[in-house]
Amino acid sequence: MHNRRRLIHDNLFKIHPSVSEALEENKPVVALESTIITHGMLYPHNLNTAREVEAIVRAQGATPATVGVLQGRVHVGLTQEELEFLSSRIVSLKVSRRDLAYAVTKGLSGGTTVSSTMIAAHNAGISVFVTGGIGGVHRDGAKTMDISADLMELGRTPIAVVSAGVKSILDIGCTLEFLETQGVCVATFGKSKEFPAFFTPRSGFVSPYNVADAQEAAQLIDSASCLGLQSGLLVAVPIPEEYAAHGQETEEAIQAAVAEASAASIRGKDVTPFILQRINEITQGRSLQANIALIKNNAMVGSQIACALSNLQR
Ligand code: PSU
Ligand code: MN
Repeated sequence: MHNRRRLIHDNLFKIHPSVSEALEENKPVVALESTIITHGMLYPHNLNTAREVEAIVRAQGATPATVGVLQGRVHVGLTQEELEFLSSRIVSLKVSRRDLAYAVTKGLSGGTTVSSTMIAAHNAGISVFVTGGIGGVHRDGAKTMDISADLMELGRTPIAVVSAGVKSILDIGCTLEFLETQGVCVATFGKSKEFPAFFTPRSGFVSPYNVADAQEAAQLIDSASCLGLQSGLLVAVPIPEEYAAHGQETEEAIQAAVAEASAASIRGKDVTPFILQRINEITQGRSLQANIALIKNNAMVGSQIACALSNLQR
């Protein structure tokens, strides 16, 4: 890269020392997104969950790298103060791929979605990224063209994304078709033949592939890397059974929230946060508990995958 370009690049991306040191020593690192902090949960649940998730990653022997945009700089790995700042309601920008350049130009702060977190994490050299759920093709997506940029990002950025599948606020069948078109390898973690639907392990859609455990997931990621595919992978981790109990209740709340969003003419990037907030209100917080539980579980699984991968690539 040209010198001036390099200087600007290094100034725009800020890699936390704990993250760069771990990467230099080929130690496992797990990237985490921050739209869930800025737009997915209310204070203080967002801050507490973010801290707990980072602690789980550390307990598994990996280094957490929460990604976020602060005053126009893309941070990979946050200090406690930076995490608190993002959790406070001062920050309101939801930063996807298309918003990155604008946020940087204007010196803004915001939470990164799956797409922009993938970009930043891959840029830093991280191979594994944990989130709750990814975006997808919305119901009626063929008509509204509301298709999350997360899906194109999975097709173009080589990083493994660990999620609990996609919520049934989306058209799960169309989302899986779109991922196939984008050339994304999708594998469900464990034995279930079904692709998971976030709040429930059952979506009614067959998962293209399975990985039995963290070791097998790591081998899959390593193969994609050796092939030089340059596309992402999606590892779908079913929510633990004990938290899936309220599945029917949540499903009804989803139906109601989707109808409300449509009636209130909610559009674009506001659709997902609106629906998530309404589901939580309708279920009186029970969907939030399930949400927190599955993110923690994803963090544990994702960290184990990152550890297995770092052993494999040593
Ligand atoms: N799905 C969830 N919870 C979330 C998101 C999606 O169940 O918090 C967030 C993620 O950050 C995801 C983004 O990348 O919303 C997708 O937004 P959109 O649908 O506007 O692309
Ligand atoms: Mn959208």
